[in-house]
Amino acid sequence: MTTQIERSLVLVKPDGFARGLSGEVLRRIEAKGYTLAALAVTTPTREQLAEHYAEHEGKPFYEPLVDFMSSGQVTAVVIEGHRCIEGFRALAGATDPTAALPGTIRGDLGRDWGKKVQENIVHGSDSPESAAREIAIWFPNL
Ligand code: DAT
Ligand code: MG
Repeated sequence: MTTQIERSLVLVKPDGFARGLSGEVLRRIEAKGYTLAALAVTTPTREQLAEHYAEHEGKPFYEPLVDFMSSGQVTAVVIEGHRCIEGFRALAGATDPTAALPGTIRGDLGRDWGKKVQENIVHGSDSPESAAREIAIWFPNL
């Protein structure tokens, strides 16, 4: 019996997109061996982001997070491969880009800009349930 191939939702956030880092993020995903199942460039709506970040509603960084994420274009990607949810989180590194280890996307490419929300280049789903929920938000036809 084979297990179903896992999928994860990755976003190159507006900071990463504006700096032209979509290609670098995709390069790392492909170099790791995961495959791309869907890809789109889009400017997120506040409604989409309220759904996507529902778990964070009410936290001090929630409004700044929605402001930041709706401030420009993002590259939205569905990646595929066994354990790619855990694997991409490892590639991304810690949430705080100052603490994220060198070698990770956030550690190599991100830094603290002294804002109310951490701008950290990428999002990656944190569980199979989150991945299914998030993929439906960003790729309703997939
Ligand atoms: P992650 O993106 O690592 O899954 P998260 O889901 O806890 O982190 O938070 C979503 C985003 O919100 C995160 O990428 C950056 C920002 N953020 C999280 N915690 C924060 C904090 N304490 N202060 C400022 N921004 C924060
Ligand atoms: Mg998260």
